Parts: sequence; C-alpha cells; structure tokens
Amino acid sequence: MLLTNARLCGLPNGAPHGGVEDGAILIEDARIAWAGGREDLPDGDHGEVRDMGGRLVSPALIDCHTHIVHGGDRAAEFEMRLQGATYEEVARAGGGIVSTVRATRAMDEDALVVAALPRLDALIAEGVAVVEVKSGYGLDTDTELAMLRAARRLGELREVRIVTSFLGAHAVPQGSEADAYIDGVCIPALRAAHAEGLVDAVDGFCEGIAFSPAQIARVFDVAAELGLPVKLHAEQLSDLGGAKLAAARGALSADHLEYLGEDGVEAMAEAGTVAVILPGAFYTLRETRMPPVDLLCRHGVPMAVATDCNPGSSPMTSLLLAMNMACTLFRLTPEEALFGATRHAARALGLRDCGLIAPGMRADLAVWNVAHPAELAYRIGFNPLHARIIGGRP
Ligand code: DI6
Ligand code: FE
Repeated sequence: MLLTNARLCGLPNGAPHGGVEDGAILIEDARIAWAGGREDLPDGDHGEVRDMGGRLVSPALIDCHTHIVHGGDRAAEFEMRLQGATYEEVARAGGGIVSTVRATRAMDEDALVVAALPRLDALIAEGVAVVEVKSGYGLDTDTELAMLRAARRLGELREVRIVTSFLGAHAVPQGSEADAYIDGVCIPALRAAHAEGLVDAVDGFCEGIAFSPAQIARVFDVAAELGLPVKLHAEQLSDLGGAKLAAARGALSADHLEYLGEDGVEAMAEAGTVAVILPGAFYTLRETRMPPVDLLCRHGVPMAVATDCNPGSSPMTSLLLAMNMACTLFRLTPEEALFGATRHAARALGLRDCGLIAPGMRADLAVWNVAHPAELAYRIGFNPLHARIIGGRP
C-alpha cells in the first residue's frame, strides 16, 4: 500500500519535527518499506494508493507510563487536597494509593477490564497505538496477577499493543512492614507473574512514602535474575537517589524526576536511561519544582512524555494534553514533546520497531487534521485525529 499526498513528521532526518512537506509512505507486510518526499518515491507497483488529502501523518503515539487498570476513583481525595491536604498527608491518613488498593482488590479481572476500557479508548481516540500498563494496586499476589491479566486482555480487545510493568513495589499495604512486604509478597508475586508470562518490565516507587533504594534494589535483583528490564518512579517528591540506582541497573527509564540532581542526570546519560516526564502529576499535585529539563537536554538524556493515567496523582487520559503540559509547564519544544510521545517513549519501553517513520518500523501511524506538527502540542482539549493506521491497516 502507498500513502501519498501526506505531510510527514517523525522521520529520522534533521528537519524540524523530522518533517517532509509533500511525502509518501510505502507499506509492505505491516511494515514501513520506504518513506520520504513524493518526488523521490522509487518506481514500481506500490499496490493500493491512498490519498491522505495533504494531512499530517506522524508515528502513532505511545503512552509509556500508565496505571489505567485500577478500581474506583479518588474524587473525594481531590476535594481534600483542594481544602489544603497534601498528597503525602492523604497517603499517611490511609487514603491515596492504599484506597485504590481496596477498590482494586474488590474487583475481579473482568471488572478491571470493563473499568479500564473507556480509559484505553480515550487514549486510542488520540492516535495512541502502544500503552504501557502497570500493576501496583493489588499489593497481594492474586490482585497483582489479576491486574496484569486484565492488561493483557485489553490488548486482545482493542487494536493496541500493551506493554506491562510489574509494580508490586508501589506502596506498603496497610498493616504490613515494608521489608517483610518486599520479601514475603512483592518478590514472590513477581516470580508468579513472570512464570505466567505477564511481565514485560519491573517498576518500583522509590520514595519516602513508599520504598527505599535498598528495598527497590532487592526487587531489581530478582528482575535481573529473571532477565527482565527495570524502570523506576524516582525523585518525584524528594531525592533519594532512585535515578542513580535505576541507571546503575541499566534501567529503560526513570520517571517523574522533579527532584533529580545533576549526579542523577549524569548517571542516566551514561546508562542511556530515558527520562519520562509526567506533567499531569506535576499539575494535579500543584508541584512547583520542575524536573531539570535543561540539564537533561545538556547531558543528552532522551525525554519521553506520558500521561501517568492513575486515579490519584494524574487522572488524565489525554496524551495530547500531556504533550501540551510538557511544553507549557516544563518548557519542552513542541518537537521535543512529539518525540517524547513517539520515539523516546518507544525507547522507554525497550521497543525498537515503532515510534519513528522509517524503513523496517511497524506501520503504526496517526493521521491528523492539522497543518503543522506543532499544533499537536499547542491545542488544549481538542482532538484533531483523523485516523489511526495500525500495521498498515486503516
Ligand atoms: N507515582 C505516581 O504518580 C503514581 N504512582 C506513583 O508511584 C500515583 C499513584 C496514585 O496516587 O494512585
Ligand atoms: Fe506512575
């Protein structure tokens, strides 16, 4: 199939946004065979020709950090925080993550799928083709596994690629002690989930209200033993050196990073660890300290942008809005925001076959009713998607 009369962005060239004004994409066997300016199109029989009507075609978007599988909501906590309570105070009072754990444990796998589908559909409606989904609201083996099975089922029910992360080290369940939980529940649950093929990566929450670097390191030891890549919620509310730990373990990504210092940035640059910035959580918690975007740029650390869709700190199901916030709140350029939701997001998930319009990549594309790629990050609460093309199929 040949897509023609398209503006292209997200090609691996030096143009702003990786752009081509009058382009074409040749698709063979669900992969991109060729992409570039129409005048350079190689001769031959290209099969079915589809006119894109001059629309912008980008790589399909990738949401590389979500918690879309969960039970319940936290609207009451939202009201509490508006009255002045902080995120940590709510957590210590038995609200926060632990309250979502109660709601999630009360649901079976089917109910978790039903609850997550509208959130997934909202992402898909904005041209998303890959969604990372974390566990972490079960904190017992049965519920962690149910969350991950629900995540896998989402990928069967919709034309979307689901990548799972085991996040057993997300919070200390009420009535437990952190070390005992890590060794007695989290690590056995990880082994059980891995044995069932449910785990693509291992994540953790390294924070004063969650787990110490030493505790996370024990979970990462098991990930290494099982041959699983790691990533980490690090430096969101304080600097415990989580990003350095993640980098030392060759992590795919370290996420949040508001309190990251230069030593952590250097360690990430050295290890090739992607910085996933999550402006939805920054906005929701009314944080004032920004992630060190300039430092990350200066050290050449790739930055991904994601929704962090979760019921507490980022009840957001719009990756386009996350891109807008990354620009307005964190001063990314629209080009950086687009790369952050495509090529760098792919890298944060360890995927090498998507996020870029280039030969050999999967033909997962988004077609937009916009004139310029900067419009994707510029608009607020408007969805300009015309169509998704997945595996070359419109
Ligand atoms: N950081 C976050 O932003 C989410 N998890 C985490 O470790 C928030 C989870 C929640 O508040 O439910
Ligand atoms: Fe998160």
